[in-house]
Amino acid sequence: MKKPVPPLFLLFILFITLLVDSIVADPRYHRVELRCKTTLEHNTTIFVPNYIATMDILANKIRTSGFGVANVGTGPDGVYGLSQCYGDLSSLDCTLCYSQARILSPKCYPYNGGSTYLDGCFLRYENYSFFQEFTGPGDKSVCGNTSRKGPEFKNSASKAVLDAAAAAPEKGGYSKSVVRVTGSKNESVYVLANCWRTLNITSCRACLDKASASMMGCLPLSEGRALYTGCFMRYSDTNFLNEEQSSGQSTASKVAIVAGILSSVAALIIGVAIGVHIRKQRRIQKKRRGTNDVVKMAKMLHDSSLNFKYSTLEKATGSFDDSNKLGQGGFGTVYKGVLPDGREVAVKRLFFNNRHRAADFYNEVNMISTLEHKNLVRLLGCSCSGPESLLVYEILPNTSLDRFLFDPSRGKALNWERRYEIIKGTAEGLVYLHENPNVRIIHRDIKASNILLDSKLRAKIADFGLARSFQEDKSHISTAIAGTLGYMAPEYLAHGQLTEKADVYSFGVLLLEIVTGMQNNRNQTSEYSDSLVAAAWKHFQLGTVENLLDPNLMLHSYNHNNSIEEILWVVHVGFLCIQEEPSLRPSMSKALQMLLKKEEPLSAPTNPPFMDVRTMEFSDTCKEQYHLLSTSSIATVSHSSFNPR
Ligand SMILES: *[C@@H]1O[C@H](CO)[C@@H](O)[C@H](O)[C@H]1NC(C)=O
Ligand SMILES: *[C@@H]1O[C@H](CO)[C@@H](O)[C@H](O)[C@H]1NC(C)=O
Ligand SMILES: *[C@@H]1O[C@H](CO)[C@@H](O)[C@H](O)[C@H]1NC(C)=O
Ligand SMILES: *[C@@H]1O[C@H](CO)[C@@H](O)[C@H](O)[C@H]1NC(C)=O
Ligand SMILES: *[C@@H]1O[C@H](CO)[C@@H](O)[C@H](O)[C@H]1NC(C)=O
Ligand SMILES: *[C@@H]1O[C@H](CO)[C@@H](O)[C@H](O)[C@H]1NC(C)=O
Ligand SMILES: *[C@@H]1O[C@H](CO)[C@@H](O)[C@H](O)[C@H]1NC(C)=O
Ligand SMILES: CC(=O)N[C@H]1CO[C@H](CO)[C@@H](O)[C@@H]1O
Repeated sequence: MKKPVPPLFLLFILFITLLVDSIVADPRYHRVELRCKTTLEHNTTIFVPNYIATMDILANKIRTSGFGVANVGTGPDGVYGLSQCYGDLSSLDCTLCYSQARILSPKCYPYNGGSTYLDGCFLRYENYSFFQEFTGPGDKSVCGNTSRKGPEFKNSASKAVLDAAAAAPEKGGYSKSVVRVTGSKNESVYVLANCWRTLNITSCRACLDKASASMMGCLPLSEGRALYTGCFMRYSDTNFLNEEQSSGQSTASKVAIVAGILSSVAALIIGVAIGVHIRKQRRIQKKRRGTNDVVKMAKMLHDSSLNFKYSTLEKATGSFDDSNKLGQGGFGTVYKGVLPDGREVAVKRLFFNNRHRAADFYNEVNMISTLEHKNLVRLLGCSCSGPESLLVYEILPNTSLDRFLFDPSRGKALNWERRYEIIKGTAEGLVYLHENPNVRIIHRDIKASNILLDSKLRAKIADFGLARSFQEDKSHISTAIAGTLGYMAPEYLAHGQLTEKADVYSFGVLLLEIVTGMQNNRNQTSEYSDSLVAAAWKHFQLGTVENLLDPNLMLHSYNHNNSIEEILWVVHVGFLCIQEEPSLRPSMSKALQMLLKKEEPLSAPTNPPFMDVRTMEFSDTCKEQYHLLSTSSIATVSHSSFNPR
């Protein structure tokens, strides 16, 4: 087999990039509107689990059929949900759109109902069965902030809107129409109309009639949307409609096939084939954006050893086979993969595709991959331009700390000496992230499941830097870092105020967990005052912390007193890190120093957040923060953890 010479190889990558970009449809998960009810949920303890369960059922149904209704629970805190993707979305795009809706929807909490309108899908939940409703008080149109058009556009657009609205009820609720603007060579109007599948033809028609009439009020603006109780409509002068037959899966295999064929053909023929394809693809591409970006990116990818081909990673993981799944993290699902050279890696398939800003994403990956420290998981590279964004990490044989810590039998593998090493290692890793001269990184999601263990059970911090790269997209952030309930610093939760001290707080919680083998707020539905932090604080003040220690620490009699002393010291440092007031918490390097130098006396910690010191009860202002805590627990897509197979 002949290896293509460098310029051809560059073209080859460019070709693949263009091909992938133009086949994969626009997932259209831009938020249009979030509409929340104004009545509060009744009882958090009942409502939250019902809500989460409903969203999970919808997720499964959406994946298989692009539509779903669900109901969990009865009475005032029962939850009814409906979600639907519009007719032109592929199943992959639909899943992405639903994920996005699911992240936005909890922002309505603690109100007991909300509708999320995105450009590609819809999600609504209520405490009653609303499935037959097709009009409601919030119904309205939203006009695009775009250019004004002439009378010809207005006429053609009206026709297209009426056509689509008339056709949809008979066609299963979905239709699109494209009408050429009269007197124009190249301009058209694109319209989509979609009713929820729970409506019968009469209701669907009634909804679309109202929606189309209202949306035409936007004319002659170039863009308008109708957000109705039972339907969604949109018109635009740009083509936002997807080709219905395309899907992520077929794209992936197309790329694989193309790659396979091309690499086995002689270099000259490749050159010709590429030339032809590029010209063709470029014409398609130019409409959407300049080719500059693509060329730049192709060059970067070509130059870099960080780049993995999508097809390589797809093959390495057996097409992301479930049997290779290691776990689910805040940012995506993790698979075990074996590269062609035999190297084992962990491949993280991100929930969100960064295709639209692949160059930026690549730069982030490049930056993160320069961070090297014995207590950080190595990022080996990415597939930044394929149909999905993938990250490649070193794989760690002993999974994550939580799998040991909170398991009574596996916990025995971690005696106190090992745990102390893990604590020190984690602290060193955090110091490196916080004080790195080139780029300062706040992890934001320090928790036991993000501390991975190598073959000698040494700590390696996972998932750092990612939150930073998602920063541009605020909505993604809320998924990704909506860290786990119980680990998040109060000032970050309540006000989004983010400094290194947020990591210090999480580290403090982690110390308590490591020492007790108990999970803070394990029971997400229980009151905050039942938390490990509260219990440990009570014991700390009474001088009875020993009662809480994990039996798996296996304290040996010969050094029992020394170990106990060391453990109490660590707990003390933990409480200094958990203090409510961020400025009182030590920096990570100070905390590390405290852990190492056990002779210098420690100051007395002030109380952890949310607790009235005298009564150990919630104070009133804290109720509000508790609601925020609960919200973040809903927003968490799942616990980040590596499951053993
Ligand atoms: C909420 O429901 C739980 C479980 O039924 C119950 O124990 C608790 O008292 C209720 N809380 C309120 C405030 O009604
Ligand atoms: C839904 O919640 C509202 C407000 O809390 C309540 O008035 C209503 O009775 C609830 N609906 C059902 C079906 O329980
Ligand atoms: C359609 O559904 C609406 C609302 O449930 C109902 O009132 C109406 O009778 C139904 N029409 C037909 C023809 O089934
Ligand atoms: C449209 O957007 C621009 C910039 O975002 C803003 O300045 C302008 O006021 C907007 N116009 C309307 C009609 O909303
Ligand atoms: C349509 O053609 C006109 C002139 O022929 C050009 O100015 C305009 O940019 C074109 N519009 C689109 C959407 O291609
Ligand atoms: C969570 O708390 C509820 C009520 O306090 C209890 O019924 C449930 O078993 C707990 N779940 C776990 C996992 O501890
Ligand atoms: C450990 O401390 C206890 C109480 O301070 C003391 O009675 C005991 O002798 C000590 N044990 C060892 C092995 O030093
Ligand atoms: C406790 C535990 O599972 N230890 C394992 C860590 O990984 C090494 C290398 O794979 C194994 O040999 C240990 O048994």
